[in-house]
Amino acid sequence: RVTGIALQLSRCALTFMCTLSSLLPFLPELEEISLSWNGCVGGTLTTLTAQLHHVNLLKVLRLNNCRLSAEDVTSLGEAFEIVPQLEELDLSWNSNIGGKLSLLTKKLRKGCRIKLLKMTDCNLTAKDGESLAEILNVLPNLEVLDLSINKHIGCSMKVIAQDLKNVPGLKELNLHMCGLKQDSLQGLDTALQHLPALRKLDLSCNKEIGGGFKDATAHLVSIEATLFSLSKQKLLVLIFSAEAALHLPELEILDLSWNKCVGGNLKLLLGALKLATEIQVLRLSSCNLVAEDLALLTLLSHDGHLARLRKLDLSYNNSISDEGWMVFCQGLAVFKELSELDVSLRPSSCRACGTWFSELLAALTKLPALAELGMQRWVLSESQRKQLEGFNQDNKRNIRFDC
Ligand SMILES: *[C@@H]1O[C@H](CO)[C@@H](O)[C@H](O)[C@H]1NC(C)=O
Ligand SMILES: CC(=O)N[C@H]1CO[C@H](CO)[C@@H](O)[C@@H]1O
Repeated sequence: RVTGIALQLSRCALTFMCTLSSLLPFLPELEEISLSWNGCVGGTLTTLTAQLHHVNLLKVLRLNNCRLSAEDVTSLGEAFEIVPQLEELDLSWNSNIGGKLSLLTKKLRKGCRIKLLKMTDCNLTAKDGESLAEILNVLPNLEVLDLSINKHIGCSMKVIAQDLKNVPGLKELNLHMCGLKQDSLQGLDTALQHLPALRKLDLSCNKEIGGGFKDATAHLVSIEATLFSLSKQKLLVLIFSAEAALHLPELEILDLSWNKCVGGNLKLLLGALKLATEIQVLRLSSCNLVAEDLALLTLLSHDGHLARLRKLDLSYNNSISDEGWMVFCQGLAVFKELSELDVSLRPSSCRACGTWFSELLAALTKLPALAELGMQRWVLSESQRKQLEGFNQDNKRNIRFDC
């Protein structure tokens, strides 16, 4: 019983595609075809799609980086009716799809069961974005939509956002590096209230949207995100400003790394961090944090918040003073469940480790779950190095020190 095929083709793609296609009549239970990373598939897909009616139980079709041509895309569109069970379609890294998505989408009919649609780095245009928006209403089961690394699609995000209400089961939306602008975000902001199932929203590397959410913070109240990565953006901390009566009870991972504006402003997140009782991973790498921000974290934990925190990433924050580290290390033992801590300095820098080092080691003895400590580019004195080397043995621990 064959249910899946994954092939790495040689250069004689056409011969292989013909052979593969001629096999399909004998594989009626086939559920998965994966031809990814075979550039030579491009231009020959029709040989395959012509035989797809033999495998109408097909659920997964992966065609990443296959140099699909316009003709291939058209034939794929026509195949949708033939494989009505299709749930997963991955077309990532086919830059020729850009500008031609309508060839695919215009064939989609109501009742399509697609749950996962990935089109990373397909050179999609604003027009493609509109084509996509038009078909969202025939994809009621959609759970994952990945449009990352399509820098020109941002212009159509407003239109896409309007139609996102047709996919209420959406769990993951990846808009990493999509050239989003402030105005496109406003539409998205409204859409979020129609997406109660959304768990993961990636808006990273969209430099121009800084602050774009600030007018509509209230709508974000309905998101229960487990991963909300908002890296490299300005002022998005405003999303979490307390006035918004924020409600993020299921938030497990909060990644605000590379948001310089967080530094000195962590207090704006206070309300969110208090409400996010499930938070387990907090990443604040390269945020220009200052002593006051660290003190706030310890204070929160001391008051019974952040009780489930397992990973805390404070790396690349050279801006924190020795006094700041001292206060942090003195209070560190309150993070009872912490298993990973990173206080590394940024690459190409180095700094002598202050007297807070002894406080750090003292805190480690009170953190039974701690397994990894990142301390890159801190320069230890001879005696500090000895203490560190002996720590595991002296305390019957097995912490991995990354120095
Ligand atoms: C992307 O599409 C534009 C036209 O919209 C075209 O000029 C460009 O060459 C394409 N890039 C790639 C990598 O195919
Ligand atoms: C990425 C990074 O290291 N950011 C800042 C950390 O702190 C130093 C010292 O204040 C700043 O110069 C960096 O820009």
